[in-house]
Amino acid sequence: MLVAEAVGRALAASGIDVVFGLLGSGNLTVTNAMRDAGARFYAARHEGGAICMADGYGRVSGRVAVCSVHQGPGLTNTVTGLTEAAKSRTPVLVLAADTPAAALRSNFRIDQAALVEAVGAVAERVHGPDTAMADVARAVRRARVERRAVVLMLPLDVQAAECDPAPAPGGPDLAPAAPADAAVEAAAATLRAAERPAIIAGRGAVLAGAGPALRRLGERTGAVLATSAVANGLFAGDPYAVGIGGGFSSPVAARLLGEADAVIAFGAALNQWTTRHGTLIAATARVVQVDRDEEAIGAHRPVDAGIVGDAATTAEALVAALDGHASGRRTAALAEEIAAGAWRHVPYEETARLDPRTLTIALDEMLPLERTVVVDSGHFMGWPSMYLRVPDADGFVFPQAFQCVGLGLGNAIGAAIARPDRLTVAALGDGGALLALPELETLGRLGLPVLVVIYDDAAYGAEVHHFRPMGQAVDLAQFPETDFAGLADAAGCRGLEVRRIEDLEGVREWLADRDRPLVLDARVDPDICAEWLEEAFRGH
Ligand SMILES: Cc1ncc(C[n+]2csc(CCOP(=O)(O)OP(=O)(O)O)c2C)c(N)n1
Ligand SMILES: [Mg+2]
Repeated sequence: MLVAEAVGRALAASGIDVVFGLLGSGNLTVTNAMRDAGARFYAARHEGGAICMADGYGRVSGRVAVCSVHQGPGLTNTVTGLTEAAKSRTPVLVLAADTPAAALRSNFRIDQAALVEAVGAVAERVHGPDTAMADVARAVRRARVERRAVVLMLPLDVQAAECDPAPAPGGPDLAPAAPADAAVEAAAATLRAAERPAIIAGRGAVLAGAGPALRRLGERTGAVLATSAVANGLFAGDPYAVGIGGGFSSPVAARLLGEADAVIAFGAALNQWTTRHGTLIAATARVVQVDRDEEAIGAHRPVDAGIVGDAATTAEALVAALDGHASGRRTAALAEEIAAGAWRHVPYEETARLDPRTLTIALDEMLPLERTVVVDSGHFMGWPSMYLRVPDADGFVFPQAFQCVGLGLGNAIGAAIARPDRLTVAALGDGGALLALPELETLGRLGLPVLVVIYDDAAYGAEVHHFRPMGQAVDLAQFPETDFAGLADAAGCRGLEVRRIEDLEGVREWLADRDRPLVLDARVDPDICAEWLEEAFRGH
């Protein structure tokens, strides 16, 4: 069998049943082989969209997500989305055709391995017919077990050779890393002594499935629960959960976290975003950080103690170590204070134009709670993060590790394919929507029942709000109005312009049949500036 066919079959046999991509001569045979072996192929219109779809699919499904591209430009077009996936540790496998080693003068020739390694992805290669099956198994395993973005180079001459197609073994499952007893005991002592502890959970806690154990640890210690932005939803429904820690924290949440005398982080980097440049956590608080990676501990801010271990295993060990401990911190009054302090109850002054907060609150009430909220980057991004509830952490996709505008739409398409049982809501800015415009055609062609909400201020609002107060000209970051509803209709979606809250009646009608994607062009007041942004600008 040809190596190209054998590779496709082996990938499908390893359990991969969804492939995103854009076909060229270099990846057609391998992609066909995957399709013939039962995998579903979703064609993007730009490789930048395909990699984002794989990223979103991987984040929501927890499975290895595959993206298949042509050599040279097919791969260079993935690089921005690939960087996001690599930084976010999404288990993505890119199948990249490659020029033969001897094709020195091929137009397509670049150093593909150096390119992807430069952005933090892992370069793997099908080296030859004899190693092809082992090469595939290694690439899949590295993506799955190490949670890395892996690019598997498929040189054309090797693809065209004959090989034995017997798949290589995938390797054993690994048990989560258990923490050292002494480290658990020290952290338990800190929590026992604390009067107002706080637990901050990050994506590591989500991936470890630590939510239930952390809720139990919260009960035992009396801790308030918070998440980093990427882990939003992990503590949904818990009366002592204050939401996201950081710039998106409500005033009550910020106060409660600031009052904490002990903070224990699980799989959270404790970066500038989660800690408001360190100001959210009191200087006197004892900080304990739990992470499975040694290098994560203390990387962003000093900590008093570190525990190397899986978030769920460590949380369970702490619950056991604190057996018999009781705390009087969790009173009914505290729960009431947290509930009353949620963003949606924080008053704001409306202007005559469409207020993004009013818009988002109205959508939150109208849309089913079984939803996946996907947020692109920009000034608008706080509104969906603060005002749209999500049912759990899988219901929130926040591809911001590269702080890149334009990755949201592709991520939303991948998320919608991963969880067809949930309504996917893609929250984009007008700038991000236009960066991803080719994938509007993909959305329309696939007919996915996605709700796209474009917070349309006809500007790169983040730049306007950043520089206008400094007296700088911002006209280069402002645009004439874009007819997104017209673009949506032309791409096979349904477009709806929203200038007043009453226009959302069209969303209610759409919810009843969801026959195709709905794109809201929400013409929000461009002069409303989010408070969190001022704080965020200090990070530049
Ligand atoms: C690929 C990329 N280009 C440029 C930037 C700089 N940038 C950050 S926010 C932003 C504005 C995005 O505009 P839009 O999507 O309309 O969101 P808004 O800020 O207006 O809410 C830009 C250009 C970036 N982060 N990523
Ligand atoms: Mg904008």
